[in-house]
Amino acid sequence: MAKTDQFESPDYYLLDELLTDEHKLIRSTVREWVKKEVSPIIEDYAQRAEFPKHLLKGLAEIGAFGPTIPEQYGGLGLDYTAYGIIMQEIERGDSGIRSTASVQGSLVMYPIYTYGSEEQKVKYLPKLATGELMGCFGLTEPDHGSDPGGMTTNFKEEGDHYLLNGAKMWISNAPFADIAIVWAKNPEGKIQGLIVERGMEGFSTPETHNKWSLRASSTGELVFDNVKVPKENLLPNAIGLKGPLGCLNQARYGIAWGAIGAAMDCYDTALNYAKERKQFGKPIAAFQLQQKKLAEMITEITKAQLLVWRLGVLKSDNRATPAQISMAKRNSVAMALNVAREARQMLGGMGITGEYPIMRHMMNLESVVTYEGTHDIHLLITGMDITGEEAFK
Ligand code: TGC
Ligand code: FAD
Repeated sequence: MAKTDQFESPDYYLLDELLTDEHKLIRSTVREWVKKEVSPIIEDYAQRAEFPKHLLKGLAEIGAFGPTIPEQYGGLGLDYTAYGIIMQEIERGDSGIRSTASVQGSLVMYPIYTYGSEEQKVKYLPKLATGELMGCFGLTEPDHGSDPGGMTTNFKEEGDHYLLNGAKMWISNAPFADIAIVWAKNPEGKIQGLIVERGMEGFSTPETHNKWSLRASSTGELVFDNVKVPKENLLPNAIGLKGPLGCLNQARYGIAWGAIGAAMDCYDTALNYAKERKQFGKPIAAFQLQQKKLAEMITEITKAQLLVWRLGVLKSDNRATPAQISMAKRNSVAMALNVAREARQMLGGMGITGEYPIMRHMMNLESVVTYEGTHDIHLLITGMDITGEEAFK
């Protein structure tokens, strides 16, 4: 029988005092939605490796799709702290559900808003905000993951349209998306973005199976076999790799907050379990080794909370650098993985079951530490930023 979600977020350094009333209202709205709609069903969907598609309407209603996009295009015009809080609360439920929101807002709506024509903005953004249209983001290819600049997907002009060929791999939401933002090389070898719509001849989205991670998220390929893309579907204002990398700044920022949500859920679960579970005649919370784990978890969660709070202020002020975002993404996800691993041990055998959310978070975080730039790639971005020397190539 599904347990009631009693989650309470830790606030060891009274960080709530740094939030506005609007931030706190948004947080309680999203948290209540997650408790009511996500927690009761998510384990079952993850076990069956199925995306709970019925959640899309609710995600749109709580403002998870493009909350920073201006209201005239269907967004909420919120600041980046609010966006971070929304991602934290959703990922507290499940990283896969946060993935869907990240992709829709940061990787589909953001590029259309930032690089699109006025006609493209008016045509797509309001429908993406309500979830009437869902999108995905195709950058990674079978032979080009960390090195997207080496992509081979390409397009060329042919009469009144472009002809698109190639393939993308590991694409979140691909199997059900109505549109795909596809990054491909023009005949001069420069990367540009195209809006590809489901139903275009030669475009298919086979689903990726057998994942042990993000099981409640739908992942697939994008295959382009001489797809005719209308000329008006080219994003006019993005040329070069900095186009897609600019979108990643948005999504990585959301993950920096989101992963803290997963860590908080693991900590909260382990703390409550330790107070109730008795061995050798007393609660395991009374043993020094268990206290060490809990004390280190809350210390690391608190440090990460401070980092993303400051990053949110900088980002709302348009002063956050890509390297600062990389540092926060890397730190939050590594922290969350460590918290999940320690928390799982604290639950003993129960920790490996679906009775508790920890193992699911832990497995999900193995994707989160890989996508949007791996742990090591973000370290190299920090290394390059502080030394001026790039060590990628
Ligand atoms: P490099 O020569 O360094 O840069 C090329 C151009 O891009 C500019 N640039 C950026 N611009 C904006 N934001 C950033 N973060 C930027 N980073 C670099 C750069 O200034 C340059 O501009 P210009 O004007 O000189 O042309 O590029 P490189 O080929 O050496 O690669 C650098 C590297 C390794 C850091 C980069 O390619 C990288 O970040 N690799 C990781 C790939 C990645 O993160 N893929 C993510 C795919 S999407 C995804 O995973 C979605 S998961 C969604 C979910 O389910 O939640
Ligand atoms: P590789 O690039 O082959 O890396 C393998 C290993 O080599 C890693 O440990 C890496 O850190 C290391 N490495 C690579 N280069 C260097 C170097 N220069 N120096 C040191 N070490 C290096 N992509 C999208 O475009 N859209 C999506 O929606 C999307 N969703 C995803 C969903 C899931 C569940 C997953 C798992 C991935 C998703 N991705 C998506 C792809 C993701 O961004 C890539 O997996 C990621 O960028 C890493 O690429 P790769 O898997 O090809 O690994």
